[in-house]
This record gives sequence, structure tokens and C-alpha cells, in this order.
Amino acid sequence: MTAEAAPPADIPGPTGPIRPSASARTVVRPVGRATISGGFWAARRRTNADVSIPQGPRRLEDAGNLANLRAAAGGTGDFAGDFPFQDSDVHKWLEAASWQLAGAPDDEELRADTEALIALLASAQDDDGYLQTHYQVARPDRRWQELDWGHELYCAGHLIQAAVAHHRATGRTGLLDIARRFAGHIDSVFGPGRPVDGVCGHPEIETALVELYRETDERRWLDLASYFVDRRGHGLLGDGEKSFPGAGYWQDHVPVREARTVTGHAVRQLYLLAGVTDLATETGDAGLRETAVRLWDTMTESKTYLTGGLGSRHELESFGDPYELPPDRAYNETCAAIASVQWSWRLALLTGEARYSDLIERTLFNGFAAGCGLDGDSWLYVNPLQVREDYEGHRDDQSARRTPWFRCACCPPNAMRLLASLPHYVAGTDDDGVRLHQYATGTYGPVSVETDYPWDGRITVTAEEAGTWTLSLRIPAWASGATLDGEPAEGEAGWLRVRRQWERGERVVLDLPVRPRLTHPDPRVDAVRGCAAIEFGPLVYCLEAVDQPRRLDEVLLDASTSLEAEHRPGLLGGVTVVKAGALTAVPYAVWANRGAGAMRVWIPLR
Ligand code: FUB
Ligand code: ZN
Repeated sequence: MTAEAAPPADIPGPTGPIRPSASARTVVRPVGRATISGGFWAARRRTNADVSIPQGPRRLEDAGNLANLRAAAGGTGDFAGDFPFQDSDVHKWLEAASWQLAGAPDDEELRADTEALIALLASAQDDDGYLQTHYQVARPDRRWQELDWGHELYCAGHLIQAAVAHHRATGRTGLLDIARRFAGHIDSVFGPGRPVDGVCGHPEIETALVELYRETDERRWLDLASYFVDRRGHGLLGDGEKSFPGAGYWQDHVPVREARTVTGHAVRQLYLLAGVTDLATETGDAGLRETAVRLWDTMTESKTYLTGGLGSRHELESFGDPYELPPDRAYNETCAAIASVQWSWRLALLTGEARYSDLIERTLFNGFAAGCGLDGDSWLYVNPLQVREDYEGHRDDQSARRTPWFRCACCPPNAMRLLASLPHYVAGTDDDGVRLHQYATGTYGPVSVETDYPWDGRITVTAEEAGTWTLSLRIPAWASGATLDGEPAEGEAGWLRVRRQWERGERVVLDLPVRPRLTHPDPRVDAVRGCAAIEFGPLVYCLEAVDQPRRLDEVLLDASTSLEAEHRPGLLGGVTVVKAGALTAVPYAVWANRGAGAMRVWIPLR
């Protein structure tokens, strides 16, 4: 790189959940300050800021999570809730609130709520640093003895992530101090020559410890993360006391470096692989990098739904066999979509490859967005691609109706933290300049973006800094026929690179061809053979019963029917519908916001 070719200076800022260290082997680094100011995601983030996050403390109060912390602090009271990981909901909310505060530092009410919860956590923490109310309140004699199902390290991981977020966003150290004390305690308990040799039934601590290392520069957290990654896969967790069929449920059946495919509980698998990728990024461990890339490839090849959803089995919330992707019995937990975004972003940064951001886009606009109700107060835990007419539901199935909170409430605060940190996933800098991974109106380090994407494919990018550098624009795999300033523009491996001497305020206009198209399934997915799906740009569409002239189970689509896009500003917050003859398809992202009813993504062809 010549002096003249120096990339534009990044704008310093609070960054987001991932901040590779100075010595990390990473091709891309997230921009320091990023703001989404308009469009699809700005609307979702506004609802998150105005509705979802502010009511979090009340939800946590109602569900007993805060009572648990008070019981731990006071040494008296019963544990409330059905799961040992109730604390993680508090931690995830704190992380969401922290990222929210990064963009709205003057929100005094939110700051007060956040500080009150941090004070509560401080009072609940034991003198030795331990903090997990289930074991403090209900099972003090079983601490670190039920690693299969206890979720102690999982909760610690979420606490650490919240603490890193709070520190990055506010500069305050209160929560970071709590997390470091807990991490220090864990470091004194786990590892070679320490009292416990084991791993947690639910990965999460691994990625969190790497981020704690990045935040504090203390090498011990990276070493501890390595220990947890490499001790997994040796059957230390057994088959569990809960009759889970085999150690694959928690990815303890094979060392991760030897794994051939993603398996078991989807969220567990994905969080583990986020940690694996973080370690590869920080240590340069080629084996871990190969593992992460290999498993991502197998996952996208044969275990990912069109919506980006992951985990086809209700049973154990798990991945299925290759091409086992039934639309009606899809599980696709909202948390799995979130975890997938988190993992793919780490791979996008590490490798610089566009395909990871392609999956992020697909997942965000479909599997993830569908999980979050438009009102900010209703959620889907399970995200199927079909709900039948006369659907009766199942005991384990929260598929078709949105719910304000869940008995197992992992998804809502997880969605809040992703929405609150979303600007972080849009852009990065590399040795050569700036990369736009996603398209949303806003400012991202040295560039700003103006667009009505995904409803319109026109994206105007303005250089906010002069200099000679490369603007890399991701051309999504679905977008053939893109143009730049009116000229045909082909990406190379998904990146269109525009290198020039930029004047401040200079613009380029990228046009991505968003128009309706029919997508045919892989013939190996038996459950949808003979069907097609409607897509429009990055959006997957579905038919909802309420929009159709006849019952959904009677609908057939003629593949030659022309598809017409029609923007409807008054519908579902403003969406483009796709008309296929008498059928009207809406984005899957907004389904189930008009009450319960039948829905399908894959439509049988006539
Ligand atoms: O075990 C903690 C969380 O609960 C998991 O991540 C979710 O899948 C749900 O089972
Ligand atoms: Zn969840």
C-alpha cells in the first residue's frame, strides 16, 4: 500500500460487539462509528428503542428474573422460573440497553434502568465472584457440578458480553468489574491443574471470553476460551441427565476440529462456532479456521432454510440430516438466526469473503425479522415456513402466534441486542478502503449511504472523506444485472471494487436489480419438491391466508404467471407485495402480524 493509497481514517466510536485486537488476523475490521438513520432497519430499531427495550425491566420483573437477583443478594427467597438460565435474559437485556445507549447517550431513563440492574447484579455477586442465581438461591451445594444442564458458564458468557457492551458504549466500568470478577473465579476453577476439568452444556462463554480479552488485553481470557473450545468433544458432558440422545446435542461427541457437519442443538452449535472463529481470528490457528469454514459450508449447503432459518427439528431444537428441511415442522428458533448472524459476521471479518454477508442479509431480512413483531411487543420463538389451514398447534410449538414473552424467554432479549447493535454489521474497513456489507441509509465510518432498500435497489454512496481508496460494494448472489452509475457492474467473488481518488461528497450510485423472481428448491429437499418460492431482492415472500381468494391448501401456482411488485405504504408498516395472478404474497419478514392464520413460503406448482 503506498502512502497515497492510505485508506480513509475511521471515525473513532464505541464500535459494536466485535472488536478484533490489533494483532488479529482479520481482513476486515468493523467501522468504529456506524449509524442507521432511515429505511427498513431504522423503523425496526425505532420500535426496539421505543417499545421493546424500555419495557424489558418490567418483563424481567414479571418473569421473576429480578426477584432471583434480589434473593441471591439477600440470601433469602425462592428461585423463580423454570430454567437455570433465567439470569441470561437480564444480561441480554443489559447488552441491548448498552448498545442502545451508545447511540442515545442522553436517554436518562434507560441509563437509570441500566445502572439499577447493574447495581442489583453487584449486590447479588458472591464474594468469590460467582454469580448465577439458580445455584445461589436453589442449589448452592451443586455449583459447577451440573455442567451439562446448569448453564452457569452460559450465563457468565452473556454477562461478559453485556459488560463489554456497557464498557464500550458508556466508558463505565461497573459491569465490566462484575464480569471480570466472575471470569476470574471461573479461571480459578476450570482448567489443567484446577478443581474442575469440564465444559458447559451450552457454549457461549468461548466467544464472550475472547471479547473480554479484546476489551481488557488480558491474555488469560483468550487462553481460557481455548481451553473450553478444545476440551469440548471428549464426552465430558456425557449423555446428560435429561435423556438427551447422545453427546452430539451439546457438540461434545467429537472435538470441534474433527467435526464434519453442524449438528445437535442449533444455538449451541452456532455460539460454539462463533467462539471457534474468534479464536482463529486472534491466534491465527489454521485448524480452527478450517473447521469454521468447513462447517459453515456444510450448513449452508444442506441445512439452511431459504429464510436463513436454522434447526429443522423441534426435537431438541436441533439441526436435522442434510436436506431435511420440512417447511411446516421447521424449528428455526429466532435465537439461531441471531447466532448465525453473529457467526457469519466473524467469518466475514476474518476472511473478507462476501458470501458470509450474503447469508447475514438473507437471515436478517427473513428468518430474523420474522421473529420480531412489528409492534415491538410480540415475538416468534419458532419460525416455520408453513402453517397449515386448521392448524391446531402442538405442545412444544409456538409457531403461529406471536407472544409477548416466553416461559423460556431467550429470544426476545436476544433480538433486542441484535437490533440495538445492528449498525455494527453494516460496514468495515480493510487495508485498501471501506467495504459495505449491508445496505441501509446511514453513516458508516468514512461513507454515508442513502437508499430505500430492500424496496428499491438504488443505493447512493457518498464519500465523507477525500483520498485514494477503494470502496467495496457487496453484490448479493441473487443480484445479476447490477449497475454502477448506469454501467454494468460485475462483482468479483461478490465484491465490486471502486478504486479512485475520492473528493469529499463524491457519490456513486449502485443499482441492484430488485424484482420479483421464482426460486426453485434443491430437489433433495423432499418436503418441498414441486414447489417454488417468490423472492424479491433479499426478501423471501409468503402467502398468508388473509390475502388470498381461496384456502391456502387449495392454492397452486402456475410458474409462467407474471409476478408484479406493488408498493403498499399503508400495509404492515409499508411493504412491497408481489402479485401472482389472483395471489398476493407479502414479505415473510412481516407475516403473523395480522392475527393467526395459514401461511406458506413454498407454493405447489400447477
Ligand atoms: O438453553 C438456553 C436457551 O434456551 C437456548 O439457547 C435456546 O435454544 C433455549 O433452549
Ligand atoms: Zn431463543
